[in-house]
Amino acid sequence: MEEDGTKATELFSRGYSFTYDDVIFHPHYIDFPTDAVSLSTRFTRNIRLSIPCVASPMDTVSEAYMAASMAALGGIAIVHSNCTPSQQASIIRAAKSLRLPITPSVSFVSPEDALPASYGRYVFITESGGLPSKLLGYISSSDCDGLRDKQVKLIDYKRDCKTVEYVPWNYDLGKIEGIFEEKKCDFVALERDGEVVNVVMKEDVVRLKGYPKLGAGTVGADGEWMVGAAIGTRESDKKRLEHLVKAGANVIVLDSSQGNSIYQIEMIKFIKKTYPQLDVIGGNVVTMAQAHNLIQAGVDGLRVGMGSGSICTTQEVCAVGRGQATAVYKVSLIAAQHGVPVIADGGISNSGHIVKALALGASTVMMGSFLAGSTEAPGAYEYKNGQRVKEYRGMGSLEAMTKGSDQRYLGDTAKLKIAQGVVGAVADKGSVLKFIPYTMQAVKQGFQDLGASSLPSAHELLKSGTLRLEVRTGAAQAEGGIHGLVSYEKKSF
Ligand code: NAD
Ligand code: CPR
Repeated sequence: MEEDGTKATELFSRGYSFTYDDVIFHPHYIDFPTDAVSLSTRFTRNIRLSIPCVASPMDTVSEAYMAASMAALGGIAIVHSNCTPSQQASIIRAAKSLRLPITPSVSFVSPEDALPASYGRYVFITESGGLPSKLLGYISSSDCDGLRDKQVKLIDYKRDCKTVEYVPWNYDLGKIEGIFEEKKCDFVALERDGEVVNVVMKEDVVRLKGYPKLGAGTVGADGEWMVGAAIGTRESDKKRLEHLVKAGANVIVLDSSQGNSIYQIEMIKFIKKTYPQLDVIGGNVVTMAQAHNLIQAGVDGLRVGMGSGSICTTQEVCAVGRGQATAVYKVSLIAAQHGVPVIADGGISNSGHIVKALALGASTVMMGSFLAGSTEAPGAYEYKNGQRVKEYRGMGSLEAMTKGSDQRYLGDTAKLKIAQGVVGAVADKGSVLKFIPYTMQAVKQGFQDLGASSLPSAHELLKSGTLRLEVRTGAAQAEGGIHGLVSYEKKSF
């Protein structure tokens, strides 16, 4: 038979920088059902995940609720470092205490706070104004409505906590349902070491039960959720690391746009020497030479992507980067030779991009905008042009730098801040506990079409040249999207 399509090795050596949308895979041969596809994968040399999904270390993506939910789904989140080391450590502890990955539907304030602009069925007053903390009292939404226009301190109107049902933090769904049944209460407070770690309403339990059934979660040797943490490569990050290790961080990401630096290489060596059991992910890299240096320094995983993020202006500002499909393919080639898993970071906006990233050699995908705007993402929903949205911002946007990371951008002598990203908003997507399982089902369908029943099988098919690709022309890309309709509604599940 005549040759049809192009082998990856040929396609990616033509001197072009391809993005996911530029390329398309040819379907191959199906001899197994969709459900036989396994998406289980390696995140680092020593950490396995049951789904190939990682939440970005960004302050509008990965805090405690995202970390617990991603781990419960079988993925992982990397807690951002745009806060003090002790705040980052307490986010990690909080995530590990959320055995039931429920994002509370109630609101929390401190004793000093006034009534929030919007609130759930109850407003809880805690010592810190959040969780985990000591519970001081609570007010129902109807009581709150009566206090709306008054300048009052909620603490003066609180109901006391004698009526609250406290249950251990590690109670499962069945036991919590039993408490609701027995005590006829509206909510329970989950407690660990004298602090409340979550407040679960009866309807939260109903909501959780309505989501697709959770598979194998990502649990560490301590029996708690695995949680990753980002750090930088400054001297002060060594102290931060100490806090994070004490809090139980399971993996460290050296969070940089250009990882091939003396700073990162020295930090990798320091971590491997000081904490030999702790896996370290280096990056970001987009070339084989960059990857080679970090592999030699001892990384356990490589994060790939420069300028591909949805909020990113790096290629525009600094004239460096690479199309994400090319970057993932090229770095995966060298990483595979050394048994180092690749994380395809940024540029994921649909399940097809995930299929492409994984088939091109990545072992996981890291997502920011895809997970932002979800129930589990930090921040409150607001309305923009009639649409319910949450803020999503680059970690090198002026706003994020002003909050905490400016030290990294200012350098020691430079005084001028240059942003490499923007602040935006993304639409309310609902819970990751719902849309990630559906997304994974779509990825499995893509794998089935490729004739790959697992990630190693896809990597093997690519390497052997059995999997073929082509570049899509502009017209082919337009044809591959919805076109020619006067109107439509796009619903994926
Ligand atoms: P960074 O901390 O790696 O670099 C900031 C500056 O500090 C650089 O000039 C770097 O060379 C310098 N630096 C780092 N360690 C140093 C040391 N020990 N001594 C002296 N100087 C040192 O951070 P970044 O690359 O600006 O990225 C910041 C955040 O923005 C991260 O969250 C990153 O993921 C994100 N970002 C990502 C991309 C991307 O394309 N993936 C692009 C821009 C920003
Ligand atoms: P999306 O998933 O939104 O496309 O991209 C998320 C990725 O963008 C992050 O994991 C990170 O690597 C990158 N990123 C974060 N802040 C950034 C700024 Cl300010 N500039 C460029 N890239 C950024």
